[in-house]
Amino acid sequence: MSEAEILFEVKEGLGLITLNRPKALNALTHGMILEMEKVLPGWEADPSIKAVVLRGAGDRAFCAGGDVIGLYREMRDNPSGTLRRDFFRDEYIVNRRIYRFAKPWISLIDGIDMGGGVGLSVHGSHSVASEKFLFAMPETTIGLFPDVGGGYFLTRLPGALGTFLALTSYRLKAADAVWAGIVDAHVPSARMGELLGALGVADLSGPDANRKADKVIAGYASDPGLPTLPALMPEIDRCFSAESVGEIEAKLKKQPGEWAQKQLAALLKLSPLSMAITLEQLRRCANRSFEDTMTIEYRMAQSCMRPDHDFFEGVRALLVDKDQKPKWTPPTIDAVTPAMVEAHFQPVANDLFFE
Ligand code: QUE
Repeated sequence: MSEAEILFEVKEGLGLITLNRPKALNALTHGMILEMEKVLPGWEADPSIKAVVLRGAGDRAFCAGGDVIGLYREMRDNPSGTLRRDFFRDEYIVNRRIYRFAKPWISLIDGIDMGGGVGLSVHGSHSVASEKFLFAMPETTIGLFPDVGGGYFLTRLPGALGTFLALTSYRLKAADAVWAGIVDAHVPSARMGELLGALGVADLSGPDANRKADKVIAGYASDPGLPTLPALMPEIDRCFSAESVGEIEAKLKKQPGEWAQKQLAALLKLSPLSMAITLEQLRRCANRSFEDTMTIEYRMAQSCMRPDHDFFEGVRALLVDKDQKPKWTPPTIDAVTPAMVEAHFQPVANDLFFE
C-alpha cells in the first residue's frame, strides 16, 4: 500500500488538508490538485466547516512547487499526452478557488514555500510562516515564469519588489515575507500545533470570520526579527523599474556595491526568454482581475510546454540530470525578439476562462 499524496480530515469544524509527499518536498502532482478540487466545493458549502487549514507533511517543506518532473517525463516520453494541458488548468482553477474562498483559508507554512506552493498559500485569507519558512518564485531558474497567480500578487507588492522577486528567483525568510505582506505573521515552528488546536476551538463563524482568525493567530505570533528588504528597496526600485530586461541588467551593472553585482550575476544564469516573458507578464497583469491573470498565465504555460522550450531544458539541467548547466535558447537577452515574447500571449485551443 502506498500512502496517499494528500490527506483530508474534518475535525473540530476545520477542514484540514495535509500535502503528503515529504520526500518530494510536497511538490504538487496533478492527482493532488484534482483531489483538492473534488473536496473543496463541498467544504465551502458545508455549514459545519468553519475554515480550511493547509499544511505540509514532514519537517522540511510546506510545498516546493508543481511536480515539474512529471511534466518533463511526459514531454520526453509521450508527445500526445494531456498532462501538460490539464495540469496547469486544474492547478489554476484551485488557485482561483482559494482566492475566492468564502471561508478563512489558513496556511501553516513550516518550511519551504515556492512556486506552486505559494499559489496555495498567498491567495488565501491567512498564512503564517515559521523560522523554517523559505519563499521564492524560482521559475525563471527552470525556464518557466512565476505562474499560479504570480501576475496577481507580485504586481501588488511595494515598488519594484515583485519584478525583482519574479526575475531573480530571490529567496525570502519570514521577516521579509511579513514585511512585504506575502505572509501575515510569524509563528514559531514549535507553536504551529498549538495554533491548529486553538483554531479548532475558536469561533470562526459569521461575516467577521477573517477578523476572528486574525485574533487567534495573533495569540501565537512573535517577532520574526528585522527584515532586510527596507534597506534594499531603494536599489531594487532603481534597478528593477525598467522597460526591458536588458535595461535592468544595464542599471545593475552601473549600480555601485556588491549586492547589485550579485543580482546581476544571478540574472545572467537564468533563462533569457523566461525573464523576457516574465517582465511582459507583470506588465500585462498589473491591475487585472485574478481571473484575467489566470487566463494570461494559462496561455503562457501552454507556450512553455514544447520540447524545444527552455522549460524542458531547465527541468533537465536543474532537477533531472542535475548538471546545473542549462543551454538556454536563445542564449542571451539581446537575442530574444518581440515575436518570441508575443507568441506566449496568444489564445490557445483550450483557453482557460472563468465566468
Ligand atoms: C524552480 C521550480 C521548481 C523547482 C526548482 C526550481 C519547482 C519544483 C521543484 C521541486 C523540488 C523538489 C522536488 C520536486 C520538485 O523544484 O516548481 O519534485 O522533490 O516543484 O529551480 O519552479
